[in-house]
This record gives sequence, structure tokens and C-alpha cells, in this order.
Amino acid sequence: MDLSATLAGVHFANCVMNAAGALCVTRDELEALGRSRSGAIVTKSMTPAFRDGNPSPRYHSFPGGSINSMGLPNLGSPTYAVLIPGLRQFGKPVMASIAGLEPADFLDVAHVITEVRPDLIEVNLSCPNIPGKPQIGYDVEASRSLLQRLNGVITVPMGVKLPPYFDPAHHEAMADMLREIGVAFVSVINSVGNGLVVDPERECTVIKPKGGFGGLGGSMIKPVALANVRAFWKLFDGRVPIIGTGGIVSGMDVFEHGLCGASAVQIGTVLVDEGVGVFERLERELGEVLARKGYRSFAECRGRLREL
Ligand code: HRO
Repeated sequence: MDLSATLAGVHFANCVMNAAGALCVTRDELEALGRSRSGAIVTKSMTPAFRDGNPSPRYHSFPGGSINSMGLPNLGSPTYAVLIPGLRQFGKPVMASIAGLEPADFLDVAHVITEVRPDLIEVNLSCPNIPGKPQIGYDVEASRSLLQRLNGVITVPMGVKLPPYFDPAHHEAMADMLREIGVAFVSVINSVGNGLVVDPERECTVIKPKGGFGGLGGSMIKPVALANVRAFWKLFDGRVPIIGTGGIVSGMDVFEHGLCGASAVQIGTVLVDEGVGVFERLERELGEVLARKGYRSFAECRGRLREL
């Protein structure tokens, strides 16, 4: 079964890769992704300098999914610029995720990382966990201004990682702006920001930062993720490749993202829960689903969701 994907001219032997943030901060983690069946090596969102992130506990997994408030812990872009050339030995695309607390941070990181030419750059407009810093992706004009400036610096295919939107007017406004900018791909969705998980026995929050508020991931967010994949697929008429992220636990979930319009997918919570062996399981399960349904490739099912 052909589970490959081509996105912005970049070939992925396997359409399933890690989501930025999941097991991709350190050199060891990035190399483990390189050795795994992940279709790409996606880095943790990086800032101009090393960050410890928020105080622990800051990640909690439970039967319905996960909540996190990591706070952008990362090694800093100069260190990733040293690591990225070495990651090429694994023969798969390297995607650098870039972030910042201010627009100037994104530009600084973009300058440093463009130099080492990752295959793609994903601009993270949607970190929900920095106290006092709203998600840029919820402000169309701030996003436009930042992406215009990054367009002048980044010389590899540039995509955006967006937060979930819950209203068609918001999908439309964002899609109009992204069309004008000419992004190479759209990655949807980041975690559902500022959820609250409670431990009723201990009568407390399950994570420490921001009074227990954090980004939700895992199976409970799948319908929100699918809606965002589908909305952008329709608004772009299938012309801008979409990476679907959110709620993938099984090969069938990957298939659902494909039906809604995803060219490739990323996994977060399930990767943290199971480790890099999960890629093999998802590959096997997706291959079985596609074969049973008479498809010859993952690409063939893309966007084919029937509306009743
Ligand atoms: O580091 C984080 O707290 C984090 C980031 Cl940057 C992000 O984009 N999404 C998320 O759920 N956590």
C-alpha cells in the first residue's frame, strides 16, 4: 500500500509524522524519530534561546486525551541549527517548527534556521500556554503582518500551524489572509487551548501552570480537528496542502483525516503515550483500512468525504 505523501514539493515516504512538541525537543528524541517509521522529523517549536518552559507538573494524560502547559521548553534555535544538518542522515524530510514570544523572536529564529535549510518550516501561530501572550492565530491582522515579514526571510516552503477555529467566519478570514500570503501548507490543529482538567478525588487541577488551564489533545479533540481540516480543504479548493493533527489514535483516524482533506497527518498525545513504535502500528492499521476499502494509496482517499 502506498502511504506516501507529497506536500509543497517535498516527498514523505510515510504520511504519518510527529507533531511539533511530541518527543522532539532533544537530540536523542529527534534521532529516535529519525530511526523510527515517522514520515518526517518535526522539531519542537523553537525560540531564539534555550527555554526551560513552565513549572511541572505540566503534562497529564488521561483516558480521553491529554492536557499540557509545557511553555515552549526548547534548546534554542542556534542549537537546532547545529543539529538539523546531522538529521539529514535519516533520509527523510526535516521540518523546523518556529515560535516566539514576540514577532522579533520569530524573525530571529527564521534567519538562523533558514541558513541550514530544513525541508520545510512550520510557523507556530498557536501556542496556548504562555501567560499573558494570546495565540497569534486568533488575530488575523497580527498573523498577516508576521507572515509577511517571515516571507521576506524564509526561503524554504513555509506553512502555518493554526489553532482550532469554531466559527466559519473565522475560517474564512484566516483562509483569505493565508491565500494572499501564499503559504505552502496549513497544519491544523494545535491543541484546543485553555481547557481545564480536574482531579475530583484530590480536588485539584492536574497541571500546575496558569491555574491548571492548558492545551487539550488526544481522542476527545478529533471532531474539532476534522472540522478544521475540512473547512480549510473546502476554502482552499484542495489547492493548499493540509496536515491534519488532532485525535489520531488508530489507522482509521488517519483515514478520517484523509477523507476530510489531509495530505499527511501528525500525532502528539498517542506518540507520547506509546513512544515511536506507534508509527509502525498506525502504518499497518492504515494500510489495512485502505486495502479493505479498495484504495491503492492514502492520497487516493483525500477529500472524498461524502456530504449527506
Ligand atoms: O510548549 C507548549 O506549551 C505548547 C506549544 Cl508551543 C504548542 O504549540 N502547543 C501546545 O499544546 N503546547
